[in-house]
Amino acid sequence: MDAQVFKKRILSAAQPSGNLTLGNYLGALKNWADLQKDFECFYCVADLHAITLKQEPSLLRQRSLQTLALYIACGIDPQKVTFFIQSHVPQHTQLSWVLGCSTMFGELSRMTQFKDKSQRHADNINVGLFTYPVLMAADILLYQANLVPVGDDQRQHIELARDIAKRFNANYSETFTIPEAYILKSSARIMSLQDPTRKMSKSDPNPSACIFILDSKDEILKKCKRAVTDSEAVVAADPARPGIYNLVQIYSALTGKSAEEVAAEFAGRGYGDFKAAVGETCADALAPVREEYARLTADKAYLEEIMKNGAEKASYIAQKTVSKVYRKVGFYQPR
Ligand code: ATP
Ligand code: LTN
Repeated sequence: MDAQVFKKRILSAAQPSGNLTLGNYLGALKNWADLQKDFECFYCVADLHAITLKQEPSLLRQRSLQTLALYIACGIDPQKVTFFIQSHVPQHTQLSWVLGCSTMFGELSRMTQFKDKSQRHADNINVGLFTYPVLMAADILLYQANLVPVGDDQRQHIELARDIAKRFNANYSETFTIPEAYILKSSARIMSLQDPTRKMSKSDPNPSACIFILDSKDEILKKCKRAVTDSEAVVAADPARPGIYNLVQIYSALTGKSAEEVAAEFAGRGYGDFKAAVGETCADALAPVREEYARLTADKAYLEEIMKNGAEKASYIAQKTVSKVYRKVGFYQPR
C-alpha cells in the first residue's frame, strides 16, 4: 500500500509583497524544506493577500515568480510538494466568501496584524486588509490541512481559522479538518536590525532593517555590523536587551547551537567580533540559496511549468472542498 496516503497534510504561504528576508527564511522556508520528507505539502504564493497593501502591478508579477523560485532555491523539491500561485486557484476566493459569513466583525477587529497594518497604512485601510484572515482560513481549510508551519506572528490567524472551521462544522456537520499551527521556537520571530522591538518584515521601508535572502555577502556583513544593540558589550541571551538577543537568536537558529552556547562562545569578546560572526554565518547559509536562485530564474519556462502543474493539482483538491461546502450551505446544484 502507498505510504503517501497516511501522510499528514501541510499548507503554508508567503506573500510576494517584497523581497524575502532572513525572517521568512528562518521562520518559514527553511522549515518548509525540512517538512517535505514527512508530510504532504502545499506551498502557496499568496498574491491575493499581497494586494491588501498597495503593489506596483509589474513588480507584483515579477515577485510572484521570484518567490516561487526562492521556495525551490531554499531546498523545497517540486517533485515532492505542490507549489502554486494563490490567484491561479479560484476556489480560494469562492470559499472565502462563505467563510466570511461565518466570521464575526468583532473577531476580525481583534486581529493584531490588522491593527498594526492599518496604523502603518492609514491612507489605505481597505476591506481586504480587514478580511485578510478569512481568506487565509480558506487557504488552509480548502486543503483540509492538518498543520500550518508559520512564524509566531501568524499564530492568531491560525487560531481564527480553527474557530471558523469548528463553527462551520458545528452548524453544517463535519466538513473541515481542524488545523494546527506548527511554530518552531528557535526561529519563531526574527526582529528588525534597526528596531529590534518590531519583527523583521519584507515590507519595511528601511532596507537596513532586513537581511534579504538575496543580499550579497558584503551587504549582509554591513547590515549586521550596523545592527542596533546596546552599550553593555556582553553577548547574552537576555530578552530585556532586544538587539543583542535578536542577534543571538539568529546565530543560534543558523548554527543549531543553544543561546547559552552562543553566549559562552563569545564570552569576553566585544560586539564587533560577534556581529562579524553573525554576518559571516548568515552569508554562508544564504550563499547556496542565492546561487540556486540565479540558476532557476534563468529558466522561466521551467518555473511556469511548475506553477501550472501545481495549480491544476491544488485546484482539483480545492474543488472537492468547495463542492461539499456549497452543497452543505444550501446552494442549488442542478444534476
Ligand atoms: P509583510 O511584511 O509583507 O507583512 P512578512 O515579511 O511578514 O510580510 P509573509 O509573507 O507575510 O512575510 O510571511 C511568510 C512567512 O514568513 C510566514 O510564515 C511568517 O510567519 C514568516 N515570517 C515573516 N517574518 C518573520 C520573522 N521576522 N520571523 C520569523 N518568521 C517570519
Ligand atoms: N498571512 C500569512 C501568509 C499566508 C499564509 C496563508 C500562511 C497567507 N495564507 C495560509 C499560512 C497559511 C503571512 O502574512 N505570513
